[in-house]
Amino acid sequence: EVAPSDTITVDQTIVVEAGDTFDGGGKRYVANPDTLGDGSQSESQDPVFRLEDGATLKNVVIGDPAADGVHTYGDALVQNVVWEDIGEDALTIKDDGHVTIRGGSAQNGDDKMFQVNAPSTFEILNFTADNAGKMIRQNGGTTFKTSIIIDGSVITNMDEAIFRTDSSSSEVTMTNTRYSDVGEKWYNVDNVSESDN
Ligand code: DGU
Ligand code: CA
Ligand code: CA
Ligand code: CA
Repeated sequence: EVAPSDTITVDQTIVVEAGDTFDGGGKRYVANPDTLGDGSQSESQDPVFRLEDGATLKNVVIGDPAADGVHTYGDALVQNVVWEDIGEDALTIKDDGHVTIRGGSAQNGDDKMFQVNAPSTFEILNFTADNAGKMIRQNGGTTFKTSIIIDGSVITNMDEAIFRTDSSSSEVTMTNTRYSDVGEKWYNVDNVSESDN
């Protein structure tokens, strides 16, 4: 648990510059609803964190409201980040890159947990995902390729799917993962590889 005194209200998106690391030391970061967003399904919200190419975000608790979560622009490492109550979504890949989420958890999304808006490799390792519409959504109507890798994770209570895409070139590999109540599991995904789940 994070002590109330260790909660920081973010008035303006925290930008982690290219190649830099932001270590939150386990503190909780919440969005100022008047400036970033209230964590509803409104699409006009700003992220709490913006990660430039090669940035690392670690040891952060993102509390309620979480606004538009985390946006990545290029390669990124997101390590030991906990979303206590997902806002519009938890993390969005905004520009091409290799994005790795290692450890941490996210829960309680009204629709999407992770949103993929650019060609990418998206690795999710040792992560706990609970209660959302879908865990991963490639932006509707897009046909670029994204490669999803899920390993060593626990996924529960997705209404629709673990991954949904409209792209016939996108692919998912899932290994060593426990899951239950994940809807269709793979929604319109043509390329699926699974083992030891
Ligand atoms: O289609 O582009 O949900 O990045 C409408 C929009 C929508 C995005 C996405 C996101 O897909 O806003 O949050
Ligand atoms: Ca959205
Ligand atoms: Ca929520
Ligand atoms: Ca969003």
